[in-house]
Amino acid sequence: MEKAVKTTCPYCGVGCGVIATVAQDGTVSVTGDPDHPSNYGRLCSKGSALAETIDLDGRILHPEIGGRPASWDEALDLVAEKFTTAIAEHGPDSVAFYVSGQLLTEDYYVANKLMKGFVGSANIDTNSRLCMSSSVAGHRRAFGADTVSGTYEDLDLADLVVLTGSNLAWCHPVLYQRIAAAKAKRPGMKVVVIDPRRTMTADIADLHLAIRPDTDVALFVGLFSHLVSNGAVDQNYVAAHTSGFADAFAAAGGVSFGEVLERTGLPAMQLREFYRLFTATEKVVTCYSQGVNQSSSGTDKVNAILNCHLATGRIGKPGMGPFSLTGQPNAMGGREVGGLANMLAAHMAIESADDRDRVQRFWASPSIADKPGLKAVDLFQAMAEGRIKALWIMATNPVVSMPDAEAVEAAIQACPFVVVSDIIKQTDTARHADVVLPSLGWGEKSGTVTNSERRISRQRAFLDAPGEAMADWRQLAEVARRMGFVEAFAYDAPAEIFSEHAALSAFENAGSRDFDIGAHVGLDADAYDALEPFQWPRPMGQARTETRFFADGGFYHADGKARFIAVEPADADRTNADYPFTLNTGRIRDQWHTMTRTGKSARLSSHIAEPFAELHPRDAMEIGIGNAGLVEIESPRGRVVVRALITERQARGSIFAPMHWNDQFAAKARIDAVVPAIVDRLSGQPASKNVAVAARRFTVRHYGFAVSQVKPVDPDAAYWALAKAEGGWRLELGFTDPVAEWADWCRRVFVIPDGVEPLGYTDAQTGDARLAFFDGPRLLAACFLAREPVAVARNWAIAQLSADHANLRKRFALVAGRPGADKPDPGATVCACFGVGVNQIVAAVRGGCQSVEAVGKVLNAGTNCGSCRAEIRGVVDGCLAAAAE
Ligand SMILES: Nc1nc2c(c(=O)[nH]1)N[C@H]1C(S)=C(S)[C@@H](COP(=O)(O)OP(=O)(O)OC[C@H]3O[C@@H](n4cnc5c(=O)[nH]c(N)nc54)[C@H](O)[C@@H]3O)O[C@H]1N2
Ligand SMILES: Nc1nc2c(c(=O)[nH]1)N[C@H]1C(S)=C(S)[C@@H](COP(=O)(O)OP(=O)(O)OC[C@H]3O[C@@H](n4cnc5c(=O)[nH]c(N)nc54)[C@H](O)[C@@H]3O)O[C@H]1N2
Ligand code: SF4
Ligand SMILES: [Mo]
Repeated sequence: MEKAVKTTCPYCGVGCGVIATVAQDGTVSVTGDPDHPSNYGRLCSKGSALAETIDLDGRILHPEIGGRPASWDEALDLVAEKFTTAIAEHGPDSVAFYVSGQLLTEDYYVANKLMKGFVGSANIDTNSRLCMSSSVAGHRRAFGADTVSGTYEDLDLADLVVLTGSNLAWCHPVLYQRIAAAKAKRPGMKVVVIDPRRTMTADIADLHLAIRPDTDVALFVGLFSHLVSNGAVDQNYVAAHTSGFADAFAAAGGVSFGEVLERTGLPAMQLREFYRLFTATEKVVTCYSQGVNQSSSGTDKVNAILNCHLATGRIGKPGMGPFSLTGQPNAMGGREVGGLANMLAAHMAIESADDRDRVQRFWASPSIADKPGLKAVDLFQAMAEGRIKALWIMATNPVVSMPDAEAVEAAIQACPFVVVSDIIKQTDTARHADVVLPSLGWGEKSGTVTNSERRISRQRAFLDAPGEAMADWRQLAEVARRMGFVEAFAYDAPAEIFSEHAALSAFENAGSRDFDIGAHVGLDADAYDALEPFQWPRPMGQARTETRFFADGGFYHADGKARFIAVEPADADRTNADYPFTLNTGRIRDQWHTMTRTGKSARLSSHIAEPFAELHPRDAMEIGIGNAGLVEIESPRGRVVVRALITERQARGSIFAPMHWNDQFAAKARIDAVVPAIVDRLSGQPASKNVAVAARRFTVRHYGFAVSQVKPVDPDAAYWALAKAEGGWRLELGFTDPVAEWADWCRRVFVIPDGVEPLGYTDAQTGDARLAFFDGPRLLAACFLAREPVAVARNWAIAQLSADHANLRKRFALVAGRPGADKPDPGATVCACFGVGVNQIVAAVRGGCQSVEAVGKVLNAGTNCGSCRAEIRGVVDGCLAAAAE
């Protein structure tokens, strides 16, 4: 029988509800849940492709010790023993957990409880340090608690949406669509995008402010001054509910309009227009994400924004407020359980003796951490110095995602005992673990997550546990029991943990803390199973309450008031003669972080299949790089080699590179190897968006492109990038050393069976080579090599893996690298949902389509998740402009 289960997407913080349907034959399909209030049925390309990422390929299914299979008992005993011994010999601060905003709340709660209450150390930090910690620090400074005041509905109701440091179109696509739809309905609604790059998000912007990197504080401090001078201050609100206005204004007053222009590099007209819009519009929402948080001035950027909303009283009312967009599916849940090294639990403060006493009594724990633990960057530095004897990494891949990644890798290697809980066997981090524990993945695990608007939703299992995989919370509880904490970790199901978490949130709360979900204390397994998405707060005995905070004050500082913070712009330019470019790093539409899941989908990998760096055309020209050439990017910490993508979307002097690629998918593209560990002084969040680098042309003897049925084995080339493709794999190549015999190289890398002879040629003069291997009518592998970047149509070549090659002429066409007239090359994929390529869109425009909608009618492109609509518009506009010339 077919089974349909309502659950939540495991990717971004939008927290879309999905329905997973398991057909009788086991086939899974995933659609948007029309009833879920976060997305009302919509999904982006990643959510739509979920079913393609849940196969067991590459999964770790049994515990391993030192690379050999082990039983759960043996592995868990060993982990408990190593942690216990380290604590006994070196004290509680000699052990650490490094966890993740992708854990479920129940996993996270148990990890935090074990470390802070039972080990007695606060050495538990999370990848949220790299993600949300500046927002947390800014919220706590201003509000006295880490409170996101608004809701998604505010995005529908606002008359002005400011998106700063957010590439919403690619990173929170369903919210982007929501804003785009609101704007289409009410054309008076304005959108301002603040980003040094012209991203796809800027496509819906009335105003795009391409500020210089890290000059946000100047921009918002200038805005604060402007609001004051233009009578936009809500005097009643400021007097009744805030403190510190005078100091903040004094600090802001020192920054003139001219100074803002100079620092940000904006044209005066644009800056004036932004200030005018913000001043004149009551209903303003300011959304911010990593362009704000991931900065050495991240916390100040957050408070500079909050100051403007507090001064105007535009907070917590419909259509108004600051809005920190969370990245990971459970970034918020992690904050609720206190997963950061400087938090306690249930939004209580580790610095407060009362809070510590309260939590300890609630847990009936033998100890309680009495000081903040090591923040991620400090943690790995302490490890490098030998101060951490045992480490447990769960649901994160720090060898890829931490700044100074090579030093982090060395620190992990140097740590005497490292446990990694993951779902994938081969990751850049897991390869250095002493013990690898197989976790349950999405679809197999159950629990809750909290999205950006404080909405708690269930993730429900719809697949059986594969192999011996075990839920993360259960792994933790098993180890805790083996460490002697039997009663406190006697959980048998996630509902019990959730109920305890709810009880702690309500414990001696009485309105003193924002996070309170006491209404769910004592819920049983059935109630947990049926739990509908709800927003916190939801205190005991109360029906659904107001879902916004602070419209009438009620802040969480002791005096109930919010604080203005006096912030001042800091110098932002890190470049120098040796490292003259500013490297900015971030995300692309169709990959999720270190690609362990999205990298499995051919569809998602077809949008952008290689690591790249975006360069301004003039910069590219000056360093002698043409389009599709290779570029080497270097800082004092490390280097990468990636494809050059030349575009005017990029400002001069700046380079953008994605964070996703790693040693599993490319030769040398781990961008965090280049990023130094510079952090925000208050939050400890790394500055991943402003790195001084050198960029130069990377010269190769031969470029190559190949498609293969089997996963290529160790290409051993200076540049390679591997991606899943329909029917097999695709491989981009660059060789610096001569290869004696291309055919032999192909045989080894594509695992060609003995006796299969290549079809093709090698031109001794040019060094070009084209080789194809067939098994009957099936293409096993084809490889194209040239002195220049290989011009073969990629999607066409990939299609040959699934084509019938009984016909000899077809085989020769393949070797020639030319599509036949019967099968035109669709071009690079634009719409991942329907697999529509750029050439098809161009053809549709030539055929009379004049708009994105018209293209959608003909090709379906852009009609599902819509996250490619901006790109389609670019192609349409480009064609129409070319036709008009
Ligand atoms: N497709 C996809 N979506 C994701 C993720 C993913 O891996 N893939 N990850 C999720 C996670 S965990 C997160 S945290 C979010 C991140 O979501 P976003 O923060 O939207 O994504 P980023 O690409 O990291 O950075 C956003 C933008 O900040 C800009 N920026 C850089 N420097 C500055 C600056 O000084 N000032 C300003 N104003 N802007 C600047 C960058 O150019 C970039 O366009 O995405 C979530 N969604
Ligand atoms: N240069 C640069 N660096 C960055 C950023 C940037 O913008 N620029 N962004 C930062 C940000 S915001 C973030 S959030 C981080 C993200 O960086 P990471 O957290 O390191 O990236 P992920 O690939 O999401 O890692 C999740 C890991 O958990 C595994 N996993 C998946 N499901 C489960 C499960 O249920 N249980 C367990 N135990 N494991 C599971 C996955 O296979 C994967 O190995 O990167 C940060 N690093
Ligand atoms: S916007 Fe996309 S990635 Fe984010 S939760 Fe929704 S479907 Fe998942
Ligand atoms: Mo993140």
